[in-house]
Amino acid sequence: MRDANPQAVYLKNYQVPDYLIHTVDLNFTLDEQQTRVISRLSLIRNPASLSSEAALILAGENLKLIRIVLNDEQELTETDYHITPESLIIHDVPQQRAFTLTIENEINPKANTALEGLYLSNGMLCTQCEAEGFRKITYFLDRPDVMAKFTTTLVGDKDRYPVLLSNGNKIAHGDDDNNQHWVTWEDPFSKPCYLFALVAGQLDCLEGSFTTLSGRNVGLQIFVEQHDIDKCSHAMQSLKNAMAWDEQVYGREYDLDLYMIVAVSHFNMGAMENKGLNIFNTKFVLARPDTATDSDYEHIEGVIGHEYFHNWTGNRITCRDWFQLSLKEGFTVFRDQEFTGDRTSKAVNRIENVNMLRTRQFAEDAGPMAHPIRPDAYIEINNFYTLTVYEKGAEVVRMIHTLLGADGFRQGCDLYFQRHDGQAVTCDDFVSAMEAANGIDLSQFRRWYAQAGTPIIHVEQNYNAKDQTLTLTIKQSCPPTPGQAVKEPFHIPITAGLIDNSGNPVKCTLQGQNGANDEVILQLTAAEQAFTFTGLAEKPAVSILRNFSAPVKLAMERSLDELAFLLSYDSDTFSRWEAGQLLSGQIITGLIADVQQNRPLQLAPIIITAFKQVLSQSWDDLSYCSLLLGLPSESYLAEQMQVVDVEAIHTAREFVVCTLAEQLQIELETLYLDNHRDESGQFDAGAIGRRRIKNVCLSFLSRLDDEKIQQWSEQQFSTANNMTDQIAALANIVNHPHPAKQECLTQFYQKWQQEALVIDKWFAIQASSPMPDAFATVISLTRHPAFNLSTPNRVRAVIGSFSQANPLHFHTINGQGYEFLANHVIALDILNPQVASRMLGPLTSWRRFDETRQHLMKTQLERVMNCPAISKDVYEVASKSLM
Ligand code: B3K
Ligand code: ZN
Repeated sequence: MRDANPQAVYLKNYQVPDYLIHTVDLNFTLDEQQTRVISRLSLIRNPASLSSEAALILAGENLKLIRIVLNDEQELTETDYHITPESLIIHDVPQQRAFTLTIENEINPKANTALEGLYLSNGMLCTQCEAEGFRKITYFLDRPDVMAKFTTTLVGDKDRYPVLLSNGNKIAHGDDDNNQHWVTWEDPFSKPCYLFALVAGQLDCLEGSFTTLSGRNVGLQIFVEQHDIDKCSHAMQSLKNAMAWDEQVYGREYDLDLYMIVAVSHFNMGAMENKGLNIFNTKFVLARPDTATDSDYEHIEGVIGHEYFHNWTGNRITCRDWFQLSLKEGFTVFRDQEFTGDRTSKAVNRIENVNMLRTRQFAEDAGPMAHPIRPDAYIEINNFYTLTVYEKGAEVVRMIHTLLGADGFRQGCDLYFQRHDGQAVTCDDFVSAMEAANGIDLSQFRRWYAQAGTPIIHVEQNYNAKDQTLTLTIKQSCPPTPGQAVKEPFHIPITAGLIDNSGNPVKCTLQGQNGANDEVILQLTAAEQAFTFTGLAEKPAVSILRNFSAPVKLAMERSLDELAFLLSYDSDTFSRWEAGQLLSGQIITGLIADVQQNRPLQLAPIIITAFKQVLSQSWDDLSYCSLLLGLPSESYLAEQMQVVDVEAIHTAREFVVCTLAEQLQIELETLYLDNHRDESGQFDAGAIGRRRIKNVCLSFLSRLDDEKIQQWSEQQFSTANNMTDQIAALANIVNHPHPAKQECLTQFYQKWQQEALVIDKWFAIQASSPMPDAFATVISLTRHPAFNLSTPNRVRAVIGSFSQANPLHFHTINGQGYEFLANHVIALDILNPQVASRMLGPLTSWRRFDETRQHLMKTQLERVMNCPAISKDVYEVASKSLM
């Protein structure tokens, strides 16, 4: 629980550590409630330290100290040290030479509901140390720039803890009396303590192996609870794919003889890259065709890749301090995005990532918690594992990739690895390596690391028939964000191409430059800049911000006809999809105004024609085609409005979906039937695409009050042998009036009650339903015997889905949704501050709504903030959003 006034930590106050730790010998005697930890540290005063004769301050929280011994001989007495709720201060330690400190303490994993440090999940003991969880295990210099070699011995009961794991290689093991056994692990690589891990429990293991580029054999092991062993093969294959990809694309090999992954049911986020011993949320490991959807399969491969890629970008080279988090996260997300793009469809993957960025990260950038990808202050670092640090961070790395080209980027990476292997470094070091390897100056580009907010780009086009030129005048600006009123211009790469009247690409030649290419990268560096294309006998259509070459908002006047043309002809898969989004976005925006002014609604025929055209083409990539048929989401539309009107957005968007379903019923039915086959267990792009398009069609058709379609859904629900089809059918049954709704829900629950991840889907679907009884349903879900606040996945499935994926009911004008969320945040905060703080998110955007809602949301935020025992996690988010 928090101090009276939680203090912020500032980047500008960074100082090198006063002491360094060379080696750590850990010994754990494991017990659910009384785990004994003995830690022997070999320390030295840091020659680079700025302060003279500093006391040794070790971080530690919730620890029961038993004893401290200096240099293996002198037991310290209470006059030698001082304990605060957050630290152990030893006044007098040798300043001129190396010394050892042996600290013995006790911890209670069972009482650890925050799931940070050593905790219990279904009887298994496991750890989560990033960012600052190691201090809940033992007293330590818990900061990433203190890197040490760890040796870890685990002692435990043979029956309760037959499997004993830690980082590195197993170097010894043996039996003790009283049915105890022990294992010693040694990690040959120096690492910060946030990468430490231990796992102990009754686990089954799937074994595999991988031969590296240089011919070394690496053992691969995936550990899960016994009943899950039949759901690990996809994770194993994903790991092998990731290892091969990092060798091919980055020339990076794995460095230990063993790579272990453990799946646990209670986990605050997705997964954790502990050296040689990744710990994963079961959600990103377990998959069987009948329990996991196609997108689950894809996410598993993506997250396995992400954690694996951290071995180089995060572990071998780590962060100097937590302000540099994007150094490892932004870069690693970029790497996992490219991996997934190569493994699936580049076009689809890019669009999905941009969609997420624009709906969620842009909202963060426009809200009270906005921060640069390298923040300059925080109260609780766990609050900064954000979409900004991760996803926008990845976009910043992607822009460097765009500016340097694939080869230049690879050279920059090689230099970065060569310069900094084994070090804890800064974002600036990364950019410097890119500059040095390519002989370019990225000083202006560095503003992306320091300035928050989403830049807005205004583009005006001017065709001059006499000169046969087209001039694009581009202006950039960036709205103020907390603590940053004025922004300097960014260095923005804008990829552009031109298309002639018959839809063919036109060669681009920029005035004053040689050469003609299918596309160019416009380097926008000033607040306003003009770019002139020459040699254009006719006015071309402009395709701009191709592949979403920068994380910006683009404002450019374009007619519906122009957008429809780009939707048909743009050769860039992103821009083509984007043209469709802009087209339907403009139409829905018009309809929102009609709803607000009680005007009758009418759908512009151009969108029907455009959809018809998409439906009538033959597509190689049916997943891409499915995206072309997707309308902007309600949250994306909300992002575009001055004052968010959830009801008008829902009504207008539903009107468009329903009208399209009515007008295109025949085409949608044909496409559904053509692609409805039993291909369970097949996960090639073809089968995935067919399932995807079929379910998009069914979702449109479910809007029609049509018995035949209801039967299709019900039949698909009961005959599907794969989760993609089954859950898509169930969603349609739950989200629209359907006579068999209760029956299907009951059937599904009974069938899957032993599979927690499937039951999460059952909860999530109901919590996000737009049907009128949704709120009452959510209340009853929170009283369901399978609901509990101590399992983060379940909390996210119910509370998260309702507050983040059900805008219509969350924002009901009587405020019941807000009160519901606040109640749960307050209750959850006592158990798990990290998850509580994340759940609070939806209330923080109160300024975006009408006055009534603003008041209701604010009241709940104030209620949360004024709870006397509130954690600093929740306090930081609540207080900043009320400022
Ligand atoms: N590095 C971890 C995140 C740790 C979050 C701590 N609150 C997972 C990842 O990004 O790979
Ligand atoms: Zn990561």
